[in-house]
Amino acid sequence: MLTDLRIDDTRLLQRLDDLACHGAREDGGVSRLALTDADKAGRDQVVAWMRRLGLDVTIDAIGNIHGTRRGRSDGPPVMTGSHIDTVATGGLYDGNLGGLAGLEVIEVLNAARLETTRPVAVGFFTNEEGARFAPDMMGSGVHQGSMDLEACLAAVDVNGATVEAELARIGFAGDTPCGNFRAAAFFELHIEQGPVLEREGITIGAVTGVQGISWTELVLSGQSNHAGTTPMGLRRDPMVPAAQIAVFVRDMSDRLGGSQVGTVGALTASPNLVNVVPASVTMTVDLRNTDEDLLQEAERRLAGHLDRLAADEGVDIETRVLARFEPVTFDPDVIGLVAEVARDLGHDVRRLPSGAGHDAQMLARVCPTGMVFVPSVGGISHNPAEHTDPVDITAGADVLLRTLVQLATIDSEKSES
Ligand code: HGY
Ligand code: MN
Ligand code: MN
Repeated sequence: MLTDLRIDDTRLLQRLDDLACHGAREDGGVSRLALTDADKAGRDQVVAWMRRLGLDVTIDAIGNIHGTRRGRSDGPPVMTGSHIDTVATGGLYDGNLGGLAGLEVIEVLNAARLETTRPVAVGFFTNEEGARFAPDMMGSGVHQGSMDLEACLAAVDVNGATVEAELARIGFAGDTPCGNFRAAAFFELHIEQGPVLEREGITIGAVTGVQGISWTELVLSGQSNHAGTTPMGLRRDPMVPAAQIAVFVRDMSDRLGGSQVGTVGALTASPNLVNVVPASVTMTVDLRNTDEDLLQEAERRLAGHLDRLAADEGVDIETRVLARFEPVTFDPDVIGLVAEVARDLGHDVRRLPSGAGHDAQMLARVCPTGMVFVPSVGGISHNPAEHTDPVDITAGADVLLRTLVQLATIDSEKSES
């Protein structure tokens, strides 16, 4: 009976631990930046697992890994997946849980010798985080056609390495063209990375959509000078407006309220020396909102503030858009299916938007898409302390299993179930 299928939690938790060895940090977290040696080791690991599960494995031109389990029909597959690249101070679950739970679903179907109507595919998308190469959601963006392959291959990291060169170096410059992989539906399991589910004591989140994301790099240029001999009134010090921008982003977000958030996450002075007034400061601003109009308002307010600051402080401020995604709403039927399956499995469920970006927000442009969240302990993520309780991991993976099976089997089979 389809409804009797359950994941093997020990096997899934073991895979999570095994994958975490690739890029393991001494504090228990994971550093697996996109296309680094650690990412290569993780990629090799998931490909080996895919082959052992009998999947047809393809690597596309931006390095996305797809494993497909055949179905009775050879039409578009029902797809799940996520990413295994992490931020430099990542945890075990962001992205990794979604891909490995997808492999666990395959293993359950194999053990049950269940032939689905539609193929079932698991995808591991390149550079979801955008922490080394901007923009984020790069692999899934190229995969569904909203990002240009050549432009993404030319993206460079802080050391000038390109995505193209790094894909070749780690052996994941695939020959499968991008954009040909059309899923019938896409469904991603992910940790919430926020405080809502834990605070309300709820196990499953039926995700309604993903908020808009606006990443901008600012380069503030002034005049480098001696810290001791330069009178304060004669300085063109870019660090002062940089600090004011960080405070402005926080205050503006508080004033806009609602779901508006704003972060200055990266800031580097040059030459970054104790006794030198900086020549320049490079920093980033991450603005997000579930409402596109309000996100544009936040961008306008920031731009106006930068103009005023540049004039007042006598510095030059150059801006460069690193990433820009409008808010996305998931498929109501898939959201409803998640909630229904979660309740059938005896779990509390609530609907909520995602504050974090996900590959699902790219796939939502081309096929019915949904996500299921499980709680993050303390709402912590992008932090080595990231944790989700095994009982919640199991619950989320069972919801994934049941949802994928329902999406991959035709009505007559469902009635037998
Ligand atoms: O930044 C994000 O929300 C995602 O983790 N890339
Ligand atoms: Mn993620
Ligand atoms: Mn992340």
